[in-house]
Amino acid sequence: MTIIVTGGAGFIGSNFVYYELKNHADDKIICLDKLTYAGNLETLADAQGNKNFKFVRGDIADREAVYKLFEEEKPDIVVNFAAESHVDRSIEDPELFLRTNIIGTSVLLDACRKFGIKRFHQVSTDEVYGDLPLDRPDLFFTETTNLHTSSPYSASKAAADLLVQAYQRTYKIPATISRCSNNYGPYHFPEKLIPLMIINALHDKKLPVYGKGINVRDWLYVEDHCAAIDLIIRRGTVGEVYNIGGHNERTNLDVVKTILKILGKGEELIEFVTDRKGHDQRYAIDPTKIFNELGWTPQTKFDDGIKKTVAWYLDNRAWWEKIISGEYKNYYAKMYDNR
Ligand code: NAD
Ligand code: TDX
Repeated sequence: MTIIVTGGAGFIGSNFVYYELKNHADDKIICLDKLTYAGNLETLADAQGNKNFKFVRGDIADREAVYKLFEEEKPDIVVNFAAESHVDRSIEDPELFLRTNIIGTSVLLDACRKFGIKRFHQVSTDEVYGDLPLDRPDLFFTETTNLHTSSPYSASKAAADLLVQAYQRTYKIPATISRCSNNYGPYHFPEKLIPLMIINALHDKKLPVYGKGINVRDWLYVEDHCAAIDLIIRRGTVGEVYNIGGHNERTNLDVVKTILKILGKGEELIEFVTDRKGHDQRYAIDPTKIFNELGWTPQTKFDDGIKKTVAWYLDNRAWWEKIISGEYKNYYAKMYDNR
């Protein structure tokens, strides 16, 4: 089979490329990625020598380029990871999120219509459900929870989900959608909570916790997410949405303290800063459907996964040092200096 993985030079997409090459040696994997600030060819260095892997630089919103790729490669499956993915950036500048996340998805769907496809899989997020209150630990997101978004990022992802469902119903595109909770693990871009805190702590720099640090996220080790998507594209039912998460809820402050403990650093590094606008309080996934239908359960416990992740950042300094010494420096100064 030929699988196009869009956004495969980013965090989860690259982990998925490696997962597929390892677990399905007969499949051909084509990574389509624009290489925005979040895409990094060095992340894919270990895949480049594999005869079943090909990298194509391109924008999912570029209709001509996407159609050309479909015509040449005749993919059986498309897995769409490509997105602008950072909530804080979407609050600063929403427009690019609409172009990539909505228009880009619609171009891919049009290509599926035009050239045919066995499966289109949309990698969505639990953020499309909005948030849950902190004082109701009994509540979880299920696949039937209403879409109710808070940030331009989550609104763009929800719009893309609705387009996928519209194309599935109207044009019979064989599509599936997965909505996952927060991922962590290797190749996570340093702007996101866990890598940002690891890297700052290693430099004895302040750890900027938004608000009081009481917001809750439901953390999943990235390989478990990849395993779930792999099951969905091969055995999931067309037209269905699958929630992915492993009941690993932690407050942001807990996560930051855990990282400090693993690194042997003191809590005096923590600095409470101005809260994110519209900050979602709690995400929590009910994964019953994917467990019942596909037998998926997460394999990595948070306490093990976070240790593995910290070890990866210690062992792969060259990967992130290059990132934080470049354009990212300006981003950091803009977002955090005098916050
Ligand atoms: P990321 O920002 O690390 O990577 C995104 C990748 O997409 C980059 O390689 C970038 O170059 C590429 N890209 C951006 N715009 C593009 C365009 N127009 N055309 C082609 N490529 C483009 O993101 P991530 O954290 O790996 O997230 C991947 C997907 O998973 C996203 O769709 C995101 O919404 C979803 N998701 C992420 C999480 C999470 O915790 N990170 C959780 C649930 C869902
Ligand atoms: O410096 C920080 N300080 C801080 O307190 C940063 C970057 C974040 N935070 C808080 C905000 C959130 O409550 O940590 C939490 C996690 O923040 P992010 O890493 O930005 O992730 P989140 O906003 O939860 O969104 C993530 O999960 C869902 C991904 O970035 C999305 O792409 C995915 O859809």
